Amino acid sequence: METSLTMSGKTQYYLELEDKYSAHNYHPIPVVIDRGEGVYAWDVESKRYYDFLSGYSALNHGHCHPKIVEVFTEQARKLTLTSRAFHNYWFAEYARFITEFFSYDKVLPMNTGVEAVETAIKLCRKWAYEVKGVEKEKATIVVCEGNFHGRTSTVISFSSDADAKNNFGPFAPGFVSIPYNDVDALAKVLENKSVGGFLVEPIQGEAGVIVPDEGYLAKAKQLCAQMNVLFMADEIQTGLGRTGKMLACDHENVRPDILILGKALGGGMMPVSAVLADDEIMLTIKPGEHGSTYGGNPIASRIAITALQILEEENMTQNALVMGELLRRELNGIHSKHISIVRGKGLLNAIVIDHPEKDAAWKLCLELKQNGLLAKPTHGDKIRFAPPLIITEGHLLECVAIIKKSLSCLD
Ligand code: IF1
Repeated sequence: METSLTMSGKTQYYLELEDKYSAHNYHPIPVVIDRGEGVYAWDVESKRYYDFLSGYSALNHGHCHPKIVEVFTEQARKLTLTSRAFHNYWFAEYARFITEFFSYDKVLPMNTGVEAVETAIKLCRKWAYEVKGVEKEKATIVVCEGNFHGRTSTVISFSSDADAKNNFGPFAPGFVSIPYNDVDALAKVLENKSVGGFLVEPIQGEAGVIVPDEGYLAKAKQLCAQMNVLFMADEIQTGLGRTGKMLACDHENVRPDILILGKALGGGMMPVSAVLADDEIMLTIKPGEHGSTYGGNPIASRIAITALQILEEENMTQNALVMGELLRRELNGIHSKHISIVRGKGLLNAIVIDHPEKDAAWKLCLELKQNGLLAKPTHGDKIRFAPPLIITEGHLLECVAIIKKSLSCLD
């Protein structure tokens, strides 16, 4: 829609429109994006930015990847939705492709990440009662403090973040929280015979990119196997090349009993999520016991196949590994007194700002925006740096220069 506003007024116009007509459930960086291509985004004033958030890791392939746009538009002209009341052949092809890709017997297709997490919870409970033999209504699932697994009422029930759960009660029972990165705490809680599963992020994203000790995931999986408990990896943010391996669990050769995927599985184009498991778990859900309107639709199926194929064809995972090491080395090399920690794996990174002003991270993100880089603080003093996995060394060094220049706003 054309407006008579001057170029400079366009951003303000859209900020005010959104403020007036949409819920205030976010506090975005004040930029209005008009177009995206690869690692770049342009705002309504035609200013170009590097995207260092990648849609919270949904844009691993970059904005508007041509091959994903191609299958999206082609399929959109032919068949977009059958629902699961009927079959569509792209879902059948996708089910075979993704289960062979990750070596699992079966896939259950959903849409958003949290729907896949909810699906994993339901599968875990079903398996606990019908296979493990846990007493009815007594199954518990172990989760970690600092977790983020989505925003449905069940999932926030086991959040440890007050903002995510305040006044959203009453909360769902059946979850036990332990410290993250603490195998002794896990071993102790697994002595409880009613535990059906352990739900964990291989790296805690929202908590500020918390990387657990080397060996934590492997030890946790081993403990779960010993105690006949399902190891459920939420790889919605860490999966699909983001940490420099196809799955973050691959860094420790851990095979989850239930693998949860989302975000970049949809190529940054539409919500596509998936739960993968072997038959003993997956076939506990019988026809009519779980589903969703759009789950397994032909567009999602084609996009997910293409998203996985081009991750490999374009070597994005290896690029994430190498570019991530370069990014952390360069950020540490700035030796800024305002950066207390640089941490991450692959291209899932965060810096922790050390500054007397409590909104220093926000102030830095506004300066980064001015200088052509988009990022956003998480939990106050941390800024996530997670560019698309297609970023080149040249792009990256330019971004480091922008970050270095912007840090002076905190002096
Ligand atoms: C927001 C960040 C948060 C996730 C993991 C499940 C989901 C997410 C590990 C749910 C979603 C998004 C949601 C978005 C902010 C962003 C996020 F870490 F990625 F930055 F919140 F922690 N598991 N993460 O990260 O997937 O239902 O959103 O598709 O809600 O503010 P979803």
